[in-house]
Amino acid sequence: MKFIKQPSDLAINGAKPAFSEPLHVGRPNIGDRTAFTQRVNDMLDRRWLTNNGPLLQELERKIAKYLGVKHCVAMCNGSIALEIAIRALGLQGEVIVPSYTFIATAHALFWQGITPVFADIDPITHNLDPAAVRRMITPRTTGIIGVHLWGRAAPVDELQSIADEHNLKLLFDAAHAFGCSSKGRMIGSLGKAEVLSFHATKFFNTLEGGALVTNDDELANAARLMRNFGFVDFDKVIHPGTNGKMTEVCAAMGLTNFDNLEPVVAVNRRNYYAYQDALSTLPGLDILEFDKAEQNNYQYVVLLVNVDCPVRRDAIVTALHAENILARKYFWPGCHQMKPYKELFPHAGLVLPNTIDVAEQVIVLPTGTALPSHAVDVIADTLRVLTRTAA
Ligand code: T4K
Repeated sequence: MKFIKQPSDLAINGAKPAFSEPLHVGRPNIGDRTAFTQRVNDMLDRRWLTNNGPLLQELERKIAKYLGVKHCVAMCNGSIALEIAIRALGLQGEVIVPSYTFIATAHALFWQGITPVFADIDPITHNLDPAAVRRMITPRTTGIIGVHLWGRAAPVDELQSIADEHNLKLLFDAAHAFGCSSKGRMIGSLGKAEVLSFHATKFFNTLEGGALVTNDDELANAARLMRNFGFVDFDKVIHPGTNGKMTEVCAAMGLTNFDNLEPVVAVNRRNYYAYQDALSTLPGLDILEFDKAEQNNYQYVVLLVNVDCPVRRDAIVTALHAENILARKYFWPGCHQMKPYKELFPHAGLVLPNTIDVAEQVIVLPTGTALPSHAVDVIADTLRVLTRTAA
């Protein structure tokens, strides 16, 4: 273990990096390998590799039960699940979304000829600000997509009231929020539907994968049809559709990781509090809080670099990267600054002051079961030396 006690110990000043291998944000958590390979071998024996196989059905049942929701329609990834949800809900015209989210939220709309209209966030919660949502409603608005950013619930009740008042459909992008709750209720059955991501980098992964979860029978049926080209039988298509199916290998990984959910959350929680303890005295640095009364997956450790910090956010990221700590500036610079949205709305920033501010403050730190045991201390030491030197 390398000790970082003074400026000359930092890799930006010519010292050896603290880690010989990169520490990634999003290193996958992997459950019991024997159980996984057993499931894959059984799958090979069955010669049933995809198309609503038994592993997929078992995974869907388990997830629906865990979330207390009627339907789980698993898909090949969260982006396709979002696209299918958007189509199944009949969204068109304009849909209000945060700009402060992963680009997939906006792309899922734009890819289908729908205009994502960016509303500002609350600077404390990082989630949509209901007042800002109201300001962005036009006669062309058909829906709102709330994102439960970092796994913390969006303002569900307020968004529902706006949706009801203006006859809009409310969908939640719950890509970060599997295993999280909102006012004591598991995220998964809010709004008309919610969409989960089980990408390799999520605390629970199916290699690639995602799901639409809902209590709405009609919507779930439509989504099931859409993910399999609209087929109901051999030679019979009754719905427009695409290929959104989750393979059996992915479902095998999902079932294996589902059995390992609690230990992974326990490691994430331990890392989260270790970061909080280690960084609490550093000037201008705060770890984003989670409500202890809610269930959280702690998959994102979000470091906020505020105005009192003597070092700028980007300089910190550069120094961390030099140590092979590949911290991320999620979700900088905001979707509105990314092509094609920048071209579509060149002045969007004028109504997104909080988005711009928050996107300049955030650093996401590595966590998960692959994080070496001493990593939090080394990262904290790096930040301590950086802030002390600059003060
Ligand atoms: N909505 C929201 C709010 C989302 O955050 C996301 C995805 C979606 C929708 C769409 O869901 P999916 O269609 O992805 O299911 C990553 C993930 O790829 C993405 O799933 C996630 N959000 C986003 C927040 O993070 P990138 O481009 O920043 O990182 P990526 O995938 O290159 O992975 C990060 C690092 O993790 C890599 O540099 C190396 C490491 N890694 C990655 C993989 C895949 C590994 O060590 N092993 C691996 O297998 O997007």
